[in-house]
Amino acid sequence: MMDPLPVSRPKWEIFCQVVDNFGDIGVCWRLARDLARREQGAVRLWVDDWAVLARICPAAAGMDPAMGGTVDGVEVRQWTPAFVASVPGEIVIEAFACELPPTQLEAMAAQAVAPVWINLEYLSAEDWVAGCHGLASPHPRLALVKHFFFPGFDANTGGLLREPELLARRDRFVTQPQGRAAWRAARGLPVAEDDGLVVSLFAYEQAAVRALLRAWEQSARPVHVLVPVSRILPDVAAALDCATLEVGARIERGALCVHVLPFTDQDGYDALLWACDLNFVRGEDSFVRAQWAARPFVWQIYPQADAAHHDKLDAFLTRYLAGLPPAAADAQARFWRAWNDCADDGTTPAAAWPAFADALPVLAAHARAWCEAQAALPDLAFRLTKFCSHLRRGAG
Ligand code: TRH
Repeated sequence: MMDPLPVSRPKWEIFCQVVDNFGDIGVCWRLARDLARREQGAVRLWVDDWAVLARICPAAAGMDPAMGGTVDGVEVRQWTPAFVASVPGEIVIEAFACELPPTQLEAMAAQAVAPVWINLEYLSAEDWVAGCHGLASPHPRLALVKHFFFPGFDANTGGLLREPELLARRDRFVTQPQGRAAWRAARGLPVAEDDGLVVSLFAYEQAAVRALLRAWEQSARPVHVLVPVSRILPDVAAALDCATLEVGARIERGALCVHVLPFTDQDGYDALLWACDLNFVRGEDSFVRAQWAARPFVWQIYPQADAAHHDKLDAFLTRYLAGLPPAAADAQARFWRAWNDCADDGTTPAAAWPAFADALPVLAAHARAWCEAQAALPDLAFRLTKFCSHLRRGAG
């Protein structure tokens, strides 16, 4: 059990608020664990919504949120409105422009050497990102300077979260009999890829899934759809004329078989992505993990009120599809836009599916090449550590 108030000074201190879904906690929990594993100094993570943390990090469910605890080397703490600042970290990260508590800022400014203060931004493939990555913003009143750190897909940005051992773990899972083959066999799924398509489906609400499921039902080869408990599940249930779908349900309709899976921890979710032939992902963290899975995927971008997400979607498509034969590039772009309800000509996912399905072998090779190219770049935790060391040397 820990003290109600932290007393030691961590190297890294991350503040995270849940805006909606898991996303922000998903990214922050992954970053915190990555930093802790690299033994780059103590890591403390503050999250405002303990219940959301507990879904992604089941060990938190057994803790008293008022006391916090340590999981995977990360000190987890609940950030409540009654937050009282203690000793601030040497590096303080506010995730996604969440506002740091005023007492935290005062405590930071009172240090003999001000902590490095980072705003970790959302991931985007847009070109402006490189120009904003690393920019400084002095606090209007206190002797503190915030720096913007943008994840991204090229050398001029903050990169992507990728734990050092991730791809080796994935490769072992895919090649060893007790990995992918056993995972699929245990769930009654075809082990050989030729015997059917295995799809994971993690998504927000999506009315268009009804017609897509119907297309899969009528497809020439079996399609197994693995749906972890998530916001799309009620739409899947309605499409299958089921009042609800519980974990463990297995519903067959023609060539289609829908399996409902539990929501697992993040490592379990990686295994799901590695086990499937095609992954539907959403938001930010699952979107990146699908890229490390090196398999074809479909991204449902988090919708923004002013449709700004359409530009983000197109920016990623432009980067991702570069170099692909036009037919495969067009098939992916059309299917992704349809899935995000932004096809110029109103094409639906069901209508775009046949061409996308035909392109899957080409897209599979492309997904591997994209993953390799991204993996050749330094990862986010490495770049962040370097960026912060540079700032600290400047401050010291
Ligand atoms: O929760 P999301 O929709 O997140 C989004 C984005 O971050 C978006 O940019 C942000 O603005 C918005 O939230 C508020 O999707 P994301 O980012 O994929 O996060 C889901 C997390 O859930 C991810 O870390 C993977 C994890 N997960 C599991 O751990 N187990 C599971 O079984 C499943 C399905 C997911």
